Amino acid sequence: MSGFQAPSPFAGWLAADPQVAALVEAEMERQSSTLQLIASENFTSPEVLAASGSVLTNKYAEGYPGRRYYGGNQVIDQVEDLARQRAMALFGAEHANVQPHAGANANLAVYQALLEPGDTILAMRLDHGGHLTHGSPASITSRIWRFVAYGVTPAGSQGGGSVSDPAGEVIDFDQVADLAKSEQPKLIVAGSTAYARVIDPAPFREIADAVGALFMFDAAHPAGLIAGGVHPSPVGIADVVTFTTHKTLRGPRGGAIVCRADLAKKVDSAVFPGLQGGPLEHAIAAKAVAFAQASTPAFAEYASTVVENARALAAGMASEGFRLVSGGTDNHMLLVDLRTFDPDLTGKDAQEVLDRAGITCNRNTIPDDPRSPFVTSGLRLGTAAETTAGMGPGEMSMVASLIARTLRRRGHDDEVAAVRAEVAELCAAFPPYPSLTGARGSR
Ligand code: DSN
Repeated sequence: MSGFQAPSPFAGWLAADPQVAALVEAEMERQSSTLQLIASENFTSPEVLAASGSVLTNKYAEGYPGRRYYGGNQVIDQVEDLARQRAMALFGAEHANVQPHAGANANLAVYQALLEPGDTILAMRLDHGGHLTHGSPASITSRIWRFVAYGVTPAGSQGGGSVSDPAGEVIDFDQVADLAKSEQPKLIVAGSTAYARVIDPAPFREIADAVGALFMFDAAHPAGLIAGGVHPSPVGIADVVTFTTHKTLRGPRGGAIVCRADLAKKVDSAVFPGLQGGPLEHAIAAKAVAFAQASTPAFAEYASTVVENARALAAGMASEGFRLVSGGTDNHMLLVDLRTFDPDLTGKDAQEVLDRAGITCNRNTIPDDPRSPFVTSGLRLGTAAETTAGMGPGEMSMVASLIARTLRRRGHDDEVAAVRAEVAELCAAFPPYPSLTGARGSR
């Protein structure tokens, strides 16, 4: 049985376009009846959905509040100012730019604001957890700037002087310091898309200061954990912090930047007109809603449960025979090395069979992965979305055993179908949008 028990309001709003209405309803059903374990996804609130779908989408507003290139922006200026003020209050920042359409744009804008083409940037290796915009050869960033990459300590080593983690695979701060000294970067970037530990901004600041570099913290993944007070805030330590609003922060799809007041003009000019045209004011209104929601005690509790759930899922996976990169997690995600479970099982095959079992996740390289990024030896799992739906540590243990069962019996279609039915039953007890679908749920 699925958690989707009645058509959502979208069906009515889209009645004149049944084809699109059916697709929206089908996606609502997919999200409601299967497990959403992609670490960069979440279920945003009905209020955020409402702002995202509002008439604010109609308005052109190139420029910034009080300095627009088109008329009629009296209300839009208030929307954007509200979002900026709420972002500043949430993170204790001196300045906020809420216009980036995505995290990638936010990063590109910061590089453009602070650097000249050809300048050196020290950032995390993509295959150790970094992001495409941290200098992947496939990203335009690597054609404009010169990237040098740091990585994580070897598995089993002591963690680079940063944390006492005997499992290793934590940011190698000795390497960051050595590379900073030898390469003299103009900018040091912290942040990742596949790293399960706290990223402490303090050692990065020290290293940046020692070589006269600027410091950018890409908080795309932990932004909600920082807002909720369960991870240390880089604001006031890094010169600039970029983040996305749709991952742990649980807002609309989009990006944002907070920075020191003296960098505000450069950052703003880099976003518009440097990189983007008209801002998406409907998304900006939705960001404002999310920033307010993230400043509540309920959100702090949510952030703490996200981490508790990730630890429960990690413990469950470890007891099923999977190796966890870095030995565990401090955040909303875990990086699973499949090789101890089954050396022949690739990330690609695991992702595909889990999809058939109603368990949505993504394959991911693990540090020094012998397989290609398209195939991989790892899986990345995240708890932000299902925590929003109300699941707790008990459900996470069940999820770990459903994953292990599916992968162990992956050649047996009847077993995969049986898991899918159990997944649907579990999801029915935790509908992500009870107020929209009429399902009985926990929020
Ligand atoms: N695609 C995002 C993620 O999954 O982490 C990063 O951009």
